[in-house]
Amino acid sequence: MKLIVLSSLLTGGLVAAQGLLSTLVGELQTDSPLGTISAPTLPGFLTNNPLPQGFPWGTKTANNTNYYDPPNTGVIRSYDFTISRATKAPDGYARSVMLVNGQFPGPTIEANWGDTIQVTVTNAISSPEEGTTLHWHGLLQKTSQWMDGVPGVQQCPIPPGKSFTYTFLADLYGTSWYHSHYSAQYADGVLGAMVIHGPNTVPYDIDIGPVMLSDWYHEEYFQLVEGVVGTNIADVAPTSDNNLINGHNNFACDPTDSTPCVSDAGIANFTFTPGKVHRLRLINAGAEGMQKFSIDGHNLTVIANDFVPIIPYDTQVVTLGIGQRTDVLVKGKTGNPGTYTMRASIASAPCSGSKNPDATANIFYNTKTENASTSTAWPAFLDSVANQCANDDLTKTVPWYPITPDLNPPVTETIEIDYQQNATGHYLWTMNNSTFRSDYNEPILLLSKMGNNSYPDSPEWNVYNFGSNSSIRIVINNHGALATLAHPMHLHGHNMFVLDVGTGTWDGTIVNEDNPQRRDVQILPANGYMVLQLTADNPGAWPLHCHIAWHVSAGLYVTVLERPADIANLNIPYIMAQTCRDWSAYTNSTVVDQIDSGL
Ligand SMILES: *[C@@H]1O[C@H](CO)[C@@H](O)[C@H](O)[C@H]1NC(C)=O
Ligand SMILES: *[C@@H]1O[C@H](CO)[C@@H](O)[C@H](O)[C@H]1NC(C)=O
Ligand SMILES: *[C@@H]1O[C@H](CO)[C@@H](O)[C@H](O)[C@H]1NC(C)=O
Ligand SMILES: *[C@@H]1O[C@H](CO)[C@@H](O)[C@H](O)[C@H]1NC(C)=O
Ligand SMILES: *[C@@H]1O[C@H](CO)[C@@H](O)[C@H](O)[C@H]1NC(C)=O
Ligand SMILES: *[C@@H]1O[C@H](CO)[C@@H](O)[C@H](O)[C@H]1NC(C)=O
Ligand SMILES: *[C@@H]1O[C@H](CO)[C@@H](O)[C@H](O)[C@H]1NC(C)=O
Ligand SMILES: *[C@@H]1O[C@H](CO)[C@@H](O)[C@H](O)[C@H]1NC(C)=O
Ligand SMILES: *[C@@H]1O[C@H](CO)[C@@H](O)[C@H](O)[C@H]1NC(C)=O
Ligand SMILES: *[C@@H]1O[C@H](CO)[C@@H](O)[C@H](O)[C@H]1NC(C)=O
Ligand SMILES: [Cu+2]
Repeated sequence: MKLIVLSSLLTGGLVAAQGLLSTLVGELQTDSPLGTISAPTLPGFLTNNPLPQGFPWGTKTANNTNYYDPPNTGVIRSYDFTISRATKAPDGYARSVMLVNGQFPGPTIEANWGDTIQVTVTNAISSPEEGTTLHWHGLLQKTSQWMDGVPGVQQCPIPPGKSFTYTFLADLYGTSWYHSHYSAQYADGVLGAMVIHGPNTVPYDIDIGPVMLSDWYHEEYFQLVEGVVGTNIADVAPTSDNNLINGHNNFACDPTDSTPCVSDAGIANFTFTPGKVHRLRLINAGAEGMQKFSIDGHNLTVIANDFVPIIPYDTQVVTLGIGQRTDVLVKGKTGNPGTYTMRASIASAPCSGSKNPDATANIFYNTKTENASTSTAWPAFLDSVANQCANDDLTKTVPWYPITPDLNPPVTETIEIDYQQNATGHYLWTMNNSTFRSDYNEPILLLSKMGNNSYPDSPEWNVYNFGSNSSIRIVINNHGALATLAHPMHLHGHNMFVLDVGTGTWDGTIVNEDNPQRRDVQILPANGYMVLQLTADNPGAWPLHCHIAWHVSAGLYVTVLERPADIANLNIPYIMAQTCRDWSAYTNSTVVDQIDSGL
């Protein structure tokens, strides 16, 4: 009932008394425990299924196991997700969102390494309808290459009113997230954290769980993306309205704006225990903004980047491009230390843009009688926000479990990023002079399975067929128009080796060539280059793209087609073809308004 009142407020522009407004917007708070003091801490691993003695993953340790060789526990972790529209006000400003089970952030997926995660997704998006898919960021999908969740690449979208069940192995362990890969839908809220418990490297006492950082817009993604791929240069780079920690932050309402809004929605809260070591799982789940994370008065020990544990190092600020995760350990102060401020700020222009870049949260040591925080930011944090638009140096981020790439790979491809207008004046990103546009009805993987790896009429599919090459090196250059922007480049299906990044042109240097950094997103710096390499151990159609939602919408994307001869032998379940028939039936009677690349 109150929702109806509110939407009539939104559409009718009625002015409500402030008291009524506060009540309404209070009820529009996000339904998620994350960021509240009742958020559960996480266990070392899940025990609520019958499992052998000891660890669920047996005798595998972070030291002795190449974790590309996952266990198989046989335990299934099932989730039912319904995606639908709602009106919510995470930061006090009411807007139309799209959520998983009504929560923002969505429910956290939790599993042990080697468990099977099974998620039944129901598309209840209506008024207007949209297709949808979910992507399980960073998982390799080596036994289920069709379950990666990218529409037009591995599957057809789930049509409105239909369900689809994703089933895949938790094949890596650590911290990640899931999100819609259908256009920029996740910027409206279709996302959540994913925690996979596995062997530890260094010990800690308390797992605080996900700390999701995300820029936030008061306009819907659809309108934003229309501007992004439009013909008016003023609209191609939306500026976020706010920055959130676990879906919370305050916002200073504009009294001249009639949208329901309260200025004291509340910041996120966390509780530390004096003297204990806490694990925080940082996730940049935003659309555009590069995040800088810090806790006043506390050092951070970095123990993993994306799904890759690293040799720990200490810092006072962590940088996360969109899609990146960093696990940090934080030692609690002793005694009765009072309240401290956690900070996430969006890196300053030209790196990113936000009207309200600074999110804060409380770190309480004593939840009952706490005084407000009076702590101040580390100078290193402020300096990094203002001046550093890149990940930490590759010399610092050394994988715990060493792997040496093929130093003479059989193929090296160079891809140039550029920004140009197409024949109708729309601003688009290109990779080697071709923008990307997917066809939801013809997923690359399913065509390949049928033996079709060439699309003469579809130059904008940007498929790079690497045949049976055993290792693939790709140099990406950011030397074109708008090279002042950095791009968080994400590769699906692999933890890529990051051989080098820098400004200018690559000179052949490989950083830590015996054991280079591996991860699944790396920030390609402004006016620079990035050199990645993958070992072709996972036949499939794998997206390689900028994870900034607006950039992939505008075509900054290619598909790495890996070992098509082996794709032909994959045992792809009939449900994939059935979903395409369902989508085809839907699109035969409904015109899908694909305003962007589709991803
Ligand atoms: C793993 O290796 C580290 C560093 O060499 C060592 O400190 C630790 O004790 C080892 N852990 C196990 C379980 O063997
Ligand atoms: C965090 O704690 C403050 C102070 O108690 C409170 O005002 C605020 O509503 C809390 N935030 C959340 C998200 O619970
Ligand atoms: C943080 O680390 C620095 C450098 O290792 C050290 O000098 C400082 O005492 C540490 N500060 C705190 C609060 O732990
Ligand atoms: C809170 O502030 C009061 C008044 O300044 C002080 O007496 C008390 O010790 C403070 N509590 C904590 C936990 O710091
Ligand atoms: C230019 O790009 C826009 C946005 O993707 C698209 O709608 C339009 O059809 C493209 N024009 C041409 C000539 O391809
Ligand atoms: C992309 O462009 C670069 C630089 O012009 C060239 O070396 C490379 O071969 C091109 N790649 C493809 C697949 O066309
Ligand atoms: C880039 O593509 C456009 C349109 O396809 C073409 O006209 C132009 O010649 C290409 N430029 C280069 C450098 O290949
Ligand atoms: C492969 O699929 C594309 C896209 O549907 C189509 O244009 C092309 O004709 C197909 N090629 C073959 C050999 O069937
Ligand atoms: C390796 O990749 C290159 C570039 O895509 C391709 O031309 C070549 O045929 C591939 N080699 C093999 C053995 O498949
Ligand atoms: C959709 O329309 C196409 C072309 O008319 C037709 O070939 C196809 O069978 C239809 N698909 C479904 C599922 O109705
Ligand atoms: Cu980008």
